[in-house]
Amino acid sequence: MPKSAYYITTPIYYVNDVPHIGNAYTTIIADAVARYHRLKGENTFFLTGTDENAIKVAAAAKDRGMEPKAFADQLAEQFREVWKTLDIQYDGFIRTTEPRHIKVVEAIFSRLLEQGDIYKGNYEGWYCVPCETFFAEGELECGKCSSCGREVEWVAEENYYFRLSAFSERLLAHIEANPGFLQPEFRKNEVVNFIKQGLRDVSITRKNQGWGIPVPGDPGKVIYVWFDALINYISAIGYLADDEKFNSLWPADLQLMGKDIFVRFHCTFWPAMLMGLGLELPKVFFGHGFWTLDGEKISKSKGNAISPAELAGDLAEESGARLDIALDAVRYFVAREVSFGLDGDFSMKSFRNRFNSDLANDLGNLLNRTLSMLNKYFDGVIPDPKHFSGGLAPVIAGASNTAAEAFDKLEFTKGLEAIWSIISAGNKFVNDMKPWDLEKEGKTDELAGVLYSALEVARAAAIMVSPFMPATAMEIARQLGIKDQFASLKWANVNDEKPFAVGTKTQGPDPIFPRLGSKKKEDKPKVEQIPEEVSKAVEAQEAPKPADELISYDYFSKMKLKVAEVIAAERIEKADKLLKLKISLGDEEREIVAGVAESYAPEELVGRKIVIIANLQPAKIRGVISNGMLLAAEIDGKAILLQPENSDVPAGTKVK
Ligand code: ME8
Repeated sequence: MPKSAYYITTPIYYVNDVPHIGNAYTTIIADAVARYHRLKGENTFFLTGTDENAIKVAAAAKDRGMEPKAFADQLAEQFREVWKTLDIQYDGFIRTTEPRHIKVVEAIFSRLLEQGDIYKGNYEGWYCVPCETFFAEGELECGKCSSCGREVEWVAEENYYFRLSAFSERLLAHIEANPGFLQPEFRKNEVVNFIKQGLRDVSITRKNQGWGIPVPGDPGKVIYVWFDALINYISAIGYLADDEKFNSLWPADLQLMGKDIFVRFHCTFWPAMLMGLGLELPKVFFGHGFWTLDGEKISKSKGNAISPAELAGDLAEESGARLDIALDAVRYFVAREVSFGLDGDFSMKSFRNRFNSDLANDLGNLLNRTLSMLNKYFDGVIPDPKHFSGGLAPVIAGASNTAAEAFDKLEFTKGLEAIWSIISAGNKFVNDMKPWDLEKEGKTDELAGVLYSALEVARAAAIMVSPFMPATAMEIARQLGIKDQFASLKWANVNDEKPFAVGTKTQGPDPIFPRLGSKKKEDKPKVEQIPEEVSKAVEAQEAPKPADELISYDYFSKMKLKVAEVIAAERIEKADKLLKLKISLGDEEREIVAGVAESYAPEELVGRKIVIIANLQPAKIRGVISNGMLLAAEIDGKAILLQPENSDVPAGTKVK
């Protein structure tokens, strides 16, 4: 059977700890994309799973006094449970300790060995256990792992190698010939540079310490966890076992992952392995950005991980929303808050704001007020809108096109904005048409038309947001009295003419998103903030203070100043003085808003090294979340950037 389904994957996560918001992010987005393709009527297969043969999994098991397999069984189950809680509808779940996977890994190893893409040699070099990555001497930073900054260990072993160096030219040619293969565009350059620097062959075995897949015919060694793990994308869909299934799905349409495992593993090693096997390459690799918490990387091993379920539990408790609705709010927030591809800093304040403004005030309000009026004026029964013209159908049609185009391009923020534009239009329409006056004036037909149109918007929005907020969409459908047909509706039904049967009995309204009260609950997770006096002083860039107001060295040392590189810059609409800058701090990217538009054109800034305050509390400025502030001198109102004297200083370098 030829390829006949949309196939999307997430990374398989290490089972060294329970899932956190980072793993949940990739999985939520993948789930939303899969649901969107199903909604368009496409056959879809969504794969996720767990990566279990890693040394760090065995180490985590040992720490808890457990056997690795029993520990992996327990954690894999917890991953499944969290995905169930988050309503992740995967079609396949693969564990790398499953026999169906191990068999394929062994077969691939043997085949590549036989054809000379794998050979035996001696390996000496550094290995970072937390990252499960080999490093050459020059790749370390100050003797530590250049990825996570932790201690590395020296490894000297006889090993098998994968002949990665032989694939450089083919990889570059494929990237060149297939625009869109590596996304987002700015990460593609990282891959090209990495390959052009010269690829070294990769050691793909380790000494067998009792955990991992033994090398066929050489059981003193186990297969390197990345060689094993990447194969999950094909072992899970029947490679070498079920040709029909495999051919109907491969090549994958979209492989999603974070930027940490994009360049080296997914865009270099994995495609080279596929080339060695004579298989087609996936259509798109997308490396999204990282969420940080107060500027710090969130990770299981750093112990500052936020649990999505706890976050939702707290929201549900405080607001009184249903738990599945609060979980939807988490799903919505991560998709909406940060452009997909860029980094984002998680803040409870923006999470709460989004809940109150987008969900309670906009979407919730539209449904509540319309259903209340329908109850009052038409006993909650959908009236005949026959005498009404001038509804919102054209606005809905325009937004559904924009949203679909955006979702097709993985621009979720833009797509959701388009959907929210009709929600706002619906609320405005009700305000402008004043149904309460129409009722007083006895204009019943017009009144019916206005309420019908407002309900049309709620219905269209429910269909379009359903990939991101499935429980919410279903609850809206229930209140609209269309729950039974809702599950079978497709994206095309957004534009149905006269979508409600006259006489349909609606339910409620039951407020779906009860507003979070003005009483601010203590923010969770607790984030160590820099003292307010310090941030205020910095923000105001005040003149030197009298001696008794001088700040202490301790105060100053709390400020994290860093060199950053400007990757992109653009003007902010209706703000003559402001530019939005995308900056790189080496291992993360951020957006900041800077008041330098009167001194610099956006294009003058791209590529420049600047100095920023990296741990300033995020602030929303003209709708943009600014995560940091650049330093500039000011003469007669003109900003002059502070820059390192030498532009080779790497982005991320601390300024003291
Ligand atoms: O790397 N922000 O597994 P892993 C956004 N087993 N996404 C994040 C994140 C954050 N702060 N933290 C983690 C592995 N992620 C390998 C993968 S695939 C063949 C093998 C997400 O458990 C993001 O998708 O360390 C990242 O790439 C992945 O979790 C790493 O998960």
